[in-house]
Amino acid sequence: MTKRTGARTGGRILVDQLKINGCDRIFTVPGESFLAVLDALHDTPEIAVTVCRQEGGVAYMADADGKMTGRPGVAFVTRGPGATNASAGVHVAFQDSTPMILFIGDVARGDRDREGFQEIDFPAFFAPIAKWAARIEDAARIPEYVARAYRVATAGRPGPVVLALPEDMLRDEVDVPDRPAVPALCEAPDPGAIQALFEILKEACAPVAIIGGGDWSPRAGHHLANFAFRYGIPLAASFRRQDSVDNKCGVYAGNLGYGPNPKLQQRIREADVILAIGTRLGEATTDGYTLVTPDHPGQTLVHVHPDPNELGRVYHADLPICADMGEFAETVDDWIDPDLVRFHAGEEAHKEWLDWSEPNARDGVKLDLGPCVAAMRERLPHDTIICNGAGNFSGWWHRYWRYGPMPTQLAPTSGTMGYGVPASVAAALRFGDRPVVAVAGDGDFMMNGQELATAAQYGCDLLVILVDNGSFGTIRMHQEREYPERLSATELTNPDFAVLARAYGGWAETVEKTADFAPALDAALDKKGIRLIHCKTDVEQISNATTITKIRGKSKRA
Ligand SMILES: Cc1ncc(C[n+]2csc(CCOP(=O)(O)OP(=O)(O)O)c2C)c(N)n1
Repeated sequence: MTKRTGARTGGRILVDQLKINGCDRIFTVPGESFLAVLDALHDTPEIAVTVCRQEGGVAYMADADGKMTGRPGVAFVTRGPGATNASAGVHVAFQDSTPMILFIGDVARGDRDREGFQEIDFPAFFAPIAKWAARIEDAARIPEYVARAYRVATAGRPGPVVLALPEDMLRDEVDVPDRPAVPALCEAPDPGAIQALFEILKEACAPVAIIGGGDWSPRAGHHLANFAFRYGIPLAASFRRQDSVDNKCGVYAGNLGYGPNPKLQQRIREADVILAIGTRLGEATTDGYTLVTPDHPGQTLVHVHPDPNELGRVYHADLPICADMGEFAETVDDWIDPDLVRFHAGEEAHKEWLDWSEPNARDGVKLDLGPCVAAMRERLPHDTIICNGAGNFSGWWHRYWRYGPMPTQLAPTSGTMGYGVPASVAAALRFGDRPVVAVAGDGDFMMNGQELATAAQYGCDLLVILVDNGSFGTIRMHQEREYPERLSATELTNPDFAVLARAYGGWAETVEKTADFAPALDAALDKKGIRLIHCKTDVEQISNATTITKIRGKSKRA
């Protein structure tokens, strides 16, 4: 049922539609282009307004919120400068399949196409990195556009929607009925396809499941873990999707992406059946489309995805199944087949992962991050939310941290630096009762670290582990391999990060030796608010498996 409410401004209609759709928080840097929206928010206590310091942070926080809730994260930014700053976060949401809606204040309709102040053709600009990008021309159609935005952002493969809002349209007053909330659609799998899946499994000798994508929930993870454990099927997580199922599941086999367990890779190469569940089998997960090849000769591929457009797009699927993760997982959990004999490989793969994820202290390394992650494991609960951006530093947590049921990992599969701190602010706002940790490199932190001011403004409790090797280390690693001993554009002169954190009102300590990390962590966990442990590491320790010397040794060309 739709309801008329009398004449309202476009800004008021928009905010009412968001409220109706259950939006309880927006992220923004304000602009004069959407004052009517800010004014409507003034009288809307149901929607918390998080004022950020840069639009990259706005969009990353909205993405993180979408990842945590499964509902679109909502962001508001201003014309050209705000929208282009936010575009990095739209790209994250696109590659990460996160539901998100970005609203952009736009020039007045009568001034369009004069290249007015900060004007950009936003639908054209965002078209390649958004699921849908449009402009609302008529305040009377706001309910229609917002309803479609919620549907598009969440249906099939979730993703970002961008809506431009001409400022005069937001000030117009019209009498238009609200639309009811857009319900989540649930695509259940075809029972015939599930029967076929069980027939394939009955014929299989060595099946492996690869799980990932953006459609997971605690419910989906719970049921899928039950199903996989019941039949002993090893579960590998795709790149940065390690919380899709609780890692305590007795058949969890570790993660793919950068630096995976070679035994897991071998297991996947030798598998006769691959169950790709929710994942697109992207470049990082498949090691450049080689671990599982698009035509996978000798392997049967069952591909389960919520979006029919992803089935057969890159990978040939012997059995394509279109279904939401929650529906699929619950169906296969309920589908008991007494003729399907349990595989032993699941427990074997889990044991291999437990060994692989156990850090050993390395000789001659002054500050060794493996034991630091082990110290975190001993002290922090299983529901801790770990957030990171991009850089080799993240590899220690990907390998040694054991993730609980989602949401416990906020990390961009798009490999975007600067994501971790804003994501941790969003996590602390959404789950104030849980420990939240942002893991950042020195290069990574400096991209959006100013959002610590947002954390301070809203009294967020979060811990930053800042890994400072004075370098854009990942690029240095590639450089040493391709052009050994010819450093170019990868060295960094950094501020004193502990002093910087204190300037934001936080507590901080600098650590230079492994033995000093655990006491610093204890001190940090004893406090509230912003805490930062500044870990000074040696760039020579370029990843958890490699040193620069080793890389140079390998890359001699002569
Ligand atoms: C926004 C963005 N810019 C550039 C890159 C390319 N890039 C990937 S990792 C990296 C260096 C990261 O440095 P740091 O955060 O210090 O971590 P480290 O690799 O040293 O552990 C760069 C520049 C990127 N992924 N994202």
